[in-house]
Amino acid sequence: MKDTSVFLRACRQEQTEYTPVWLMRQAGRFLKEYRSLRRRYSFLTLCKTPELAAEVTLLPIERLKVDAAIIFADILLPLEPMGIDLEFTKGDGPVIHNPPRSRAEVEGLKAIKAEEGLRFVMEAIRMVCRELKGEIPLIGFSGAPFTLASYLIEGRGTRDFTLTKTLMYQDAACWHLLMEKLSEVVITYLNAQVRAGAQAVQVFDSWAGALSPRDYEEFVLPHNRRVFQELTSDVPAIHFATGTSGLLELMEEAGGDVIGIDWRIDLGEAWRRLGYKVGIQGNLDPAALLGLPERIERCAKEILDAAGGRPGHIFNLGHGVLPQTPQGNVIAMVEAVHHLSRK
Ligand code: 1CP
Repeated sequence: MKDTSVFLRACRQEQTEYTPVWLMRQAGRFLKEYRSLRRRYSFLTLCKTPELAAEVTLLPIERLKVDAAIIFADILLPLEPMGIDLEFTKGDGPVIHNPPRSRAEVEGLKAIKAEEGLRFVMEAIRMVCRELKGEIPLIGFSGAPFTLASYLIEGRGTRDFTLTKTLMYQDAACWHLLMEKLSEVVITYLNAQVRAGAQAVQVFDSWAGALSPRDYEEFVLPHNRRVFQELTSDVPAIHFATGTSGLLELMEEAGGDVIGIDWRIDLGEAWRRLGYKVGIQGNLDPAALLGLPERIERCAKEILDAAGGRPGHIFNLGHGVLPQTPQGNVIAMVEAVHHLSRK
């Protein structure tokens, strides 16, 4: 497998001819072909049928000319083999019908064998890698323990994390037990994806920004550190969260070769605070892609200027692409990043 792609070199903070770019949720609802597949199949069917998951993974590579693929799956899939009853309801996103909230229920969560319970993801990865022939790298991914715990406990997405924080503050021992179990799942799952062919991994701690730095340090950081330590080490790891201005240094301490940030912080300032010890990924506001192409190009330039041409910048959105985004605007953004950053 070639290891010379622009994306992988940027992950390792090596010089590249131009800044690589991909988009979180690049294989999703803003693509016409995805929406038409979704009229025929449920979201879980798409995820669990390797041929379909591989087809969706490859759509943005052909259409958008991005520099990396990300396997089509969802952060919540590994919860099913742990014994969780998961459903994706129309419009409302994921729902968990048996959220574990007591010590006994947390103790009852099962460890996973990724090659069994999540064989369909590994099969999709192998199929995508055969298609990409090492020319475009494939990113595997997992939710981070905290973000997974929040869905598990709340039973759905949340704004205020009240049930999650109630468990954290009332029964710290039970919280840490849950985080240990989830960390083991994340490690097993990611390392299996690397064995199947993923050439980089991203850990989505999307909601870590809901925590104070003190709480992050006590309730999350030790678990994230263990996850990054136990990952297959020769594959770059991206550590992503949103709302990270209070957490940047702690995230870096937890691990990852690249830190992913959202648009609520200036990329130049974030990277400076990280001492340029790691790469940086981001950070266009996904809503910027709803604007006019000239404005998109200007915003892309501002972010490239903030990165200052240093090796180790991976251009991305600050969070997932919005379903309303016109495909032409994404193509304009990818072209602008490639053209403006070319050395
Ligand atoms: O077709 C549909 O209706 C399903 C929409 C959808 C899609 C396309 C969901 C439901 N998940 C996905 C795919 C997905 N999810 C990918 C695919 C690869 C890619 O192209 O990037 C990835 C990486 C994810 C990761 C994911 N799922 C995260 C982390 C990233 C983030 O957005 O913060 C989270 C939080 C989820 C949970 C989830 N799955 C789906 C939804 C709508 C949600 C969010 C629910 C909420 O609002 O809390």
